Amino acid sequence: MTTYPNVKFVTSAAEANQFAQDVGSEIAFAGRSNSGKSTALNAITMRSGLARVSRTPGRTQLINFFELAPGRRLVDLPGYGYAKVPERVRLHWLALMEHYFNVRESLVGLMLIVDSRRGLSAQDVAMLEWILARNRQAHVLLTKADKLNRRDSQLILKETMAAGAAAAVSAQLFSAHRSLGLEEARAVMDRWLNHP
Ligand SMILES: Nc1nc2c(ncn2[C@@H]2O[C@H](COP(=O)(O)OP(=O)(O)OP(=O)(O)O)[C@@H](O)[C@H]2O)c(=O)[nH]1
Ligand SMILES: [Mg+2]
Repeated sequence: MTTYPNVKFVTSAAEANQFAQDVGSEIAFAGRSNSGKSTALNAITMRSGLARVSRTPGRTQLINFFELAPGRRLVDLPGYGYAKVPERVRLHWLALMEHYFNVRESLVGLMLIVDSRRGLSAQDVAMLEWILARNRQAHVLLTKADKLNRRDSQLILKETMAAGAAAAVSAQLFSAHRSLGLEEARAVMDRWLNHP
């Protein structure tokens, strides 16, 4: 089993000049606001308090960098799609994300965090197109799978895999609350980090 005994918080960035040093390999966690990004990151690294979890959507407004090992990072990106965010904040988010994806040489892949009850949104698809256009890998975590019955979770998994197949985007079911899919997610991340 893969574990990350030395995982630690590196830095938070509100602006591009605050990003962690762009060396080694880095995986970004992105998705709609409240989709379970921070929870997934905590579950995968087995560190409950690492990334901040909140019931209030749009809580993570900063780009948070974590180090698994020297030169191996995870990045918790602020969520998108939360209607109540003021326009000024939304535009800042957009500019910061665009900049992040454009400049980040160490970025090897995107873990796209999608609430399994909602499935891929137009913004999720745009995010996938963005990352694939930059020749990076992508994997979809269908989170909160504990909220669906077996039939519905298999259905959404099948749909998501079909949507991603042409672009070689993989997908899986995930539940931090039930510890479902942790090893599968770690295996994907290890593959990306060790063979960028
Ligand atoms: N049932 C269930 N709830 C979950 C799961 N993962 C996350 N949640 C809940 O979903 C809510 C949002 O989780 P976060 O991890 O803060 O989501 P986020 O995507 O980081 O949110 P923002 O940073 O605000 O964009 C919290 O109330 C979590 O407890 C899960 O596996 N199962
Ligand atoms: Mg968060």
